[in-house]
Amino acid sequence: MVEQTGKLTMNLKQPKAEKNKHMSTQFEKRWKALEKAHEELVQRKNIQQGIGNGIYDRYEYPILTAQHTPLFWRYDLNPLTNPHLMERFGINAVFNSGAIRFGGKYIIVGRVEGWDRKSFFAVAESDNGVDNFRFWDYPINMPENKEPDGNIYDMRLVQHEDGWIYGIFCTERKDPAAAEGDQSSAIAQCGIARTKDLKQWERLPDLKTPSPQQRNVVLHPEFVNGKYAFYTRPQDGFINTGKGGGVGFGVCDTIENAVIDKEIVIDPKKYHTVYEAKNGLGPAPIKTNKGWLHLAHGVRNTAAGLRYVLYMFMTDLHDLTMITHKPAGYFMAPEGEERIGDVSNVVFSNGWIADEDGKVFIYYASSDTRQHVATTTIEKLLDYVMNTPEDGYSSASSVQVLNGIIESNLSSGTVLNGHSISHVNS
Ligand code: M1P
Repeated sequence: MVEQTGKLTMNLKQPKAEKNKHMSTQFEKRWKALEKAHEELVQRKNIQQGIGNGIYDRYEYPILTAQHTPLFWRYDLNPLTNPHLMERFGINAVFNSGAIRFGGKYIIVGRVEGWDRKSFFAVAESDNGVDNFRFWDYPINMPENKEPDGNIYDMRLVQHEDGWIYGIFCTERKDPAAAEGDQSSAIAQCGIARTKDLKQWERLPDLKTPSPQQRNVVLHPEFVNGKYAFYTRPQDGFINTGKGGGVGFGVCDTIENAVIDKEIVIDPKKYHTVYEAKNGLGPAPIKTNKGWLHLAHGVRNTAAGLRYVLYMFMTDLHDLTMITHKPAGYFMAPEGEERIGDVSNVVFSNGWIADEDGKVFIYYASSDTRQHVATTTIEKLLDYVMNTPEDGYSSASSVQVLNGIIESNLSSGTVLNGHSISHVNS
């Protein structure tokens, strides 16, 4: 019997025949070892890392990995049909999760990817947002439209002021125009579903926009002049954005048949920046008294392939298309083990939670493999976004900014609270 908490309390079916006795003992031994390892992993306390950068704090352990998925998903637990207790439904990764505060819990809707490369969504919950995340018993059964999805991923969870919780995600289908032998070309579009309880989902028609493909689409949580507003990421191809790219913006009259006629790019990709190849919005923006805080990912090309980092910007409270502040460079880049995974050198985020007391939980994934959390506050994020220098788009301007900081530190006194600043006079 499986409890709603995801903990397993079951009586393993015993093979009756005497000859199966040995096998049964082996099975039970293996089961106990698996169960112990799993519980230790799920119940492990997370620890805030070091002194951090003052902007946010990382944590020692990922909050969700393939190993966190319930054993009763991965194993057939009947010794008669699975005498070696082998994994029957392997999970490859858990990453790129949407997040929301719901029913007093920190809720993650993870992108769970099986050994078969297909992604699906599954809910996990925690009491404190940084550890003890436990998956609900069943993954989300996402209803399909007339044109079935090949793969679905990267859900943004949005509590809209219309009262629904929306799941905005990428739906990918094989490109019907792909040349013979081309088994990679695909078409990405924005899938829309809504729910009140995160269990029953109503699927709505995919978003229609002027762009041939869409990924990283986000619903704005409030109506804009009575309309639904979306942040988009127009793209010509499946991987390359071509003439597209950048964070776009558009509105539609209804969500039941969402059509954006006019899409404008509010944050374009730009030469020699961390978002020179492409960029896309992460989670829905957080409203503050200074403006809307945005978290996005930026991609640039390197000799080692694409590098994904996170960056931030702020838009005007009333004109959502006007960027008022944008720090130079990245907010977060992959570090340590985060650098390595199925798609290395990637950090990606499509979920964050702002608590009423101002604490912010940033759910970011590394290298398309595992899910992490970083914590900060609205106050710190505003300070970061409003007071970090903007990009001057050249080496000379960067040096100028740095010189300004050095000069002001050294001239305003080599003494800070009674301590000398060590520096070489030259
Ligand atoms: O593999 C890195 C990321 O690639 C895609 O993001 P984008 O559309 O911006 O290139 C997505 O598939 C994302 O899931 C993935 O993490």
